Amino acid sequence: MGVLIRGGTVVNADRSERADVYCSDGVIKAVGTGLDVPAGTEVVDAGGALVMPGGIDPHTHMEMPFMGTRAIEDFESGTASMLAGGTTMLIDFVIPSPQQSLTAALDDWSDWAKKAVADYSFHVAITWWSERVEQQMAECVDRGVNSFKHFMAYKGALMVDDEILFKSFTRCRELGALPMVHAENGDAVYLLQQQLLNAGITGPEGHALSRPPHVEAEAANRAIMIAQTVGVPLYVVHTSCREAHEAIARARAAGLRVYGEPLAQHLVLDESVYYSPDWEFAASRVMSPPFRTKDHQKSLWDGLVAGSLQVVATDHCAFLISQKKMGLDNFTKIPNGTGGIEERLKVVWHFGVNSGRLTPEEFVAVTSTNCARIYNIYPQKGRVGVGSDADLVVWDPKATHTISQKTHHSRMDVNVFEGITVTGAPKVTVSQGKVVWKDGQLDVTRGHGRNVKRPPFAPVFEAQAKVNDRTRPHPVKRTVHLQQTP
Ligand code: URQ
Ligand code: ZN
Ligand code: ZN
Repeated sequence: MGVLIRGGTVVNADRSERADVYCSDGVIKAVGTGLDVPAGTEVVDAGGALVMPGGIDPHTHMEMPFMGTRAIEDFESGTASMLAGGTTMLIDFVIPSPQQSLTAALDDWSDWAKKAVADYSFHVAITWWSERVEQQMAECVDRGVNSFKHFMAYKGALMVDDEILFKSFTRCRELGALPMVHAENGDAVYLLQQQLLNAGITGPEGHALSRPPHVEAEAANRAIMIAQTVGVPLYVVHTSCREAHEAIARARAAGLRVYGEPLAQHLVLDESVYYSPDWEFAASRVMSPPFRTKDHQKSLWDGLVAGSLQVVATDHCAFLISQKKMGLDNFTKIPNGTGGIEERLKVVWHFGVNSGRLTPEEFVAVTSTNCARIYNIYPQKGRVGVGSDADLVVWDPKATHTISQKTHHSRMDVNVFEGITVTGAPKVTVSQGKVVWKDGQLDVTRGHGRNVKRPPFAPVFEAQAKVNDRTRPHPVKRTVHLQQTP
């Protein structure tokens, strides 16, 4: 049975139009007015609301084993939460433990994700290096992975050095896969952590103090330099501060294909949380990079408007307070991560569109379409158009909602956006052509999610290859005049 979304205004990244949308068999079959639909079609009355492509969150960590524990949000609760917030697809990170084969780790995450109620895809992290890793990157690409993550932080755990970055980026260029970085100088963080602990600073404020903005910016610049040297695009995850944004903006102005990803959390929350007298409140906000001072938020918003930053994500990596208490006496032991997958669209709409920073079309671009384009799944995803997947959100720009842990669908016992009242919320979410969120109720099915394969060699790789050919140095031809022997 199909679904007809009637009476709405379709908003895509490029334009908006008054149109109805008819979906069947999980695909958008018609967009227009006066559509002729089969008897028995389910009708959703948009009532003047906006009909947008479902959000795509390219940065999540469901069930992630990390820092001696495991993220509490699993693929079922995480994908259900995202549908309640109008997001219809996530891209999660497969993180092989050092020396673990990439494909074995991909098998693990693929098994865990089988319980997902909506679509997902995977990045794979490069946490160690060998010829076997190089070979297995090709196997991951064959299995629909077109992006590889590199942690420049988390020394002694996930961190890789510049030589591995260089070799892995080179492999990414050969495979047509996008390299991604968590850009913080892990050595500087480690040494700052020791200094702070020795000075008796053990609370969550130590986390923020050990990861200042310039420690992030240095790594962003370094990763950009390596990508430029290798000749490959680069995606910088959770760009949190002005200095890292400026590094990306400089690179883009110099013609380099570098993408930046601010998080909903960094756009609206600030580092004062770490100085709260309430340890649980402060520790529940510990993530890397940390929330910054408010002045950095303007730079991130300006970047989304200017196009120097392209994608808003959440880095949803959820831990309970009881797990955060692993670091009660030592901030370096607090599991790093916060949530936001259900709140992302509401937060970006309220603080972005209602404030006039973003148009509705730009909102769609930064929460869905740009991500689909960068990860080479557009227009299957990220567009309300004939032939695209029937992943949609009917957005009521007038609806108000106060964010709270008491009403969210995450398994977390804290919501970092607690108490924020937003205007603009998802009225209906459609996933694979099925109404899954309506009237404040979820109607989801465990296992309904699909693993969305993402082909390598997105269009930028073809352009980049031409740049590399044009700029490749060639050996200088010389004639050596041998000295005539006297
Ligand atoms: O660094 C990440 O992206 C993962 C480990 C989630 N945690 C975090 O603090 N960002
Ligand atoms: Zn990270
Ligand atoms: Zn992350």
